[in-house]
Amino acid sequence: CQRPSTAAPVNLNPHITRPLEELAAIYEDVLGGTNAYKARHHKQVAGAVERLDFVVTDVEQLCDPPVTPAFAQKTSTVRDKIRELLATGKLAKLEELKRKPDVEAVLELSGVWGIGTETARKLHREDGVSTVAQLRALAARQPGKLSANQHVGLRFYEEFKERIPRDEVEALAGHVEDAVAAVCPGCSVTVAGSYRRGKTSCGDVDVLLCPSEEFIRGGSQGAPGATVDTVEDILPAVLARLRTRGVVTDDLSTGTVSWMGVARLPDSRERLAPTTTDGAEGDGAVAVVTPKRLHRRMDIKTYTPDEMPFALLYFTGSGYFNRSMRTWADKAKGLSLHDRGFNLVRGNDMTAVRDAKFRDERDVFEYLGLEYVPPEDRSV
Ligand code: DCP
Ligand code: MG
Ligand code: MN
Repeated sequence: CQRPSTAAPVNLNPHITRPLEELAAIYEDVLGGTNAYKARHHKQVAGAVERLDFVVTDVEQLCDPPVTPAFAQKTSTVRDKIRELLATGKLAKLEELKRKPDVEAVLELSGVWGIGTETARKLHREDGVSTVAQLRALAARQPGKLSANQHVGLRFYEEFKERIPRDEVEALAGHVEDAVAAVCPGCSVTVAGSYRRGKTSCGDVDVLLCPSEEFIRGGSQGAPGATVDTVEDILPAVLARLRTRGVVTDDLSTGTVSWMGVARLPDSRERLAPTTTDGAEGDGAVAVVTPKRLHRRMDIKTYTPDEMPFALLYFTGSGYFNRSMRTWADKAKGLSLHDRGFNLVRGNDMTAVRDAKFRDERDVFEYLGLEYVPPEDRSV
C-alpha cells in the first residue's frame, strides 16, 4: 500500500524489521543449509515492512492485503513473530539461537575485522575454534591460517570494539586535514558516516577528500602549493605523511583513491604535560595523564567535485537509509544510485546520467523528487 509521497522513504518500523533481519542473518550466514529458505522468507517480510508508510501496531494491518506474497502463506510463522515483537519487543527464537554454542562461536569469530561468517563457520567446524582467544592461539601456531588483514583484525579486536567519541573522531580528522593541507591546499576534508549523522560515538572514522575544481583542471598549476598533480596522487601522499607521524599504523586495503586501515592519535604527552619550572623529571610532582590512545578503524576516499554529492550521500548512510534511497531511485525513476552518480537503467543497459549538474546532496534529492533529509534524520 504505497502512496505517492515526496517524503524520502524512511523505515518507520525498525522495531519489526531489525530483529527479523538479525534472525534472517543467523539462519543464512550462521546456520546455513536448508535454513536459507527461512532466511529468505524473513527477509522478504522485513523488506516489505520496511517500505510501509505507516507505523505497524497490529499484525492484522499486514494481512489484508498481504504486504508480500510470503506473508499470505498459511504457515507463515513470521506473523507470530511480528505479533510477539509488537507485544513484548523481543523475539524468543532470536534470543534462543544466540545462546546456542555454534551460533555464539560464529558470531564471536565474525566480530573480528576481516573474518566473515563463512570463514568463521569454517574455523569453528574444521579447526574447532569457538572464541577469539582460541583463534589467537591458532593464529600463533599457524600464521598461514589467516590473511594479513585478519591478523590485523585479531590484533586490534578489543580496540576495534570500542566506540570512538566524537572529539576523538575530530582529532583524528584534524591530522588528516593537516596532511591534506600540506599536500593539496584547497582540497576539502569531510567526515561522513555515523559522525555526520550526529552520533555521539562512532564505530570508525569515514573521511572523504575532494580537491578543488582548480586542482582538477590544472593540478599543482591550478592549486598553488600542491605537491601532487593528479587526483590519484593525493591519497597516497596524504597517507605517507600520516604514517610518518605515526597516525596511520596499518593498512587493510590500499588503492589510489580508496584506503581502509588503522589510525590512532599520536603520542601527545609533550603537549599535555604541564610545564614545570624546575623541569625535574620523574619526581612524581607532575602527574602526566596520557589518554588512552586506541587503534581505530579509518576509511579515507578521494572523489572529484562532480562525484562528491553522491559520495557524501553514500558514505553518510545509514546503510538502511541508502537502501531505501536506492530502492526509491530504482522504482520511481529507473535510476541506479551509487557513490559516484546516477546510472539510467534500460533493461541490461546502463548509461551515466549527464544531463544535470549536482552541486550538493540537495540536488540529488531534488532530482529524485524527494524532500531533503538532513543527516541527523538518516539513521533509520
Ligand atoms: N555503506 C553502505 N553499504 C555498505 C557499507 C557502507 O551503504 N555495504 C555506507 C552506509 C554507511 C557508510 O557507508 O553509513 C559508512 O559505513 P560504516 O560501515 O562506517 O557505517 P557508519 O559510519 O554508518 O556506522 P559506524 O559508526 O558503525 O561506522
Ligand atoms: Mg563509520
Ligand atoms: Mn567506515
